[in-house]
Amino acid sequence: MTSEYTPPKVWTTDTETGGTWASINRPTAGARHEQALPEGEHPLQLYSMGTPNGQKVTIMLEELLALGITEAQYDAHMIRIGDGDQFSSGFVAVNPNSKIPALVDKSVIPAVNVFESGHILLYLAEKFGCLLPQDPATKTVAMNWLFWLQGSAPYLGGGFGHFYAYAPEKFEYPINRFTMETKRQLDLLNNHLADNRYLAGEEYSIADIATWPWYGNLVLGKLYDAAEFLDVASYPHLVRWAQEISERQAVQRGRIVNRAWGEEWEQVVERHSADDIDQVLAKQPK
Ligand SMILES: N[C@@H](CCC(=O)N[C@@H](CS)C(=O)NCC(=O)O)C(=O)O
Repeated sequence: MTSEYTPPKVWTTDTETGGTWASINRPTAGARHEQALPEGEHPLQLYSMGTPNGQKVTIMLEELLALGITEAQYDAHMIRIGDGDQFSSGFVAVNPNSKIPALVDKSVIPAVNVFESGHILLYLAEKFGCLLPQDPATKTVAMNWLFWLQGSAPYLGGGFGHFYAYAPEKFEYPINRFTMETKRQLDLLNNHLADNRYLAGEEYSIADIATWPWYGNLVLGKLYDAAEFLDVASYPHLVRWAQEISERQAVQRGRIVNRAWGEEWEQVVERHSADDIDQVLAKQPK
């Protein structure tokens, strides 16, 4: 295989890369404009968008509320990453990495900033003492899969999803490379879920909440429109797990928060009360 591209001695940013996210990419970190974040009344302020990484946290918060934990009431503010909202001075002060989701816990003084979706799940699980197994051995299994997800999903999102769905052209080499890895991951999950109801065994946990928005949505045909391409029917245990979790009310509620695309009944652009979700879900055709 030959390549027509010869990298220069020193890479510079003047080349137009193209693709869906090209306009927001720059090789520098830090705030790009001055703007404070909005603040609601609840103890937890979430700054996010309903991508799989964003869904992790809204599903977690809805699970906590479903367990009757009223201290988990939250305001979910929309951060439009395509418009560069993640580069405002306010957002960068909460998450210097400029990526959604980011959480501010105002129930403690001084308020605590939490970023990295996996860490937000762990922070909430520890704060409220749920959705993370108590038994040390089972907790370790949950943490194994949580960390696995945080390390693996970028191959699915930034690798497979980028080149299959977002890149300006269909390039065979990266699609083959990341499809190979994605299918290996799907096989891994399928094998594990053949013998386990949930990722940590019998107990639904933050490992499932982190993994479902990526691999669950993928095998249910709700991510990158790639279910047929990846032949998801060959991962029946993973599909069983994905379907079972998708039936949870908290998942159906959390997955539509900070979402401004899709069907009308899937778009809760901002969430400030349970009613914001109820009203949108009521539009769902029966
Ligand atoms: N490791 C981070 C990844 C977060 C992430 O990649 N967020 C994406 C959306 S899913 C984002 O904010 N992208 C905006 C950008 O790259 O400028 C986490 O798990 O929180």
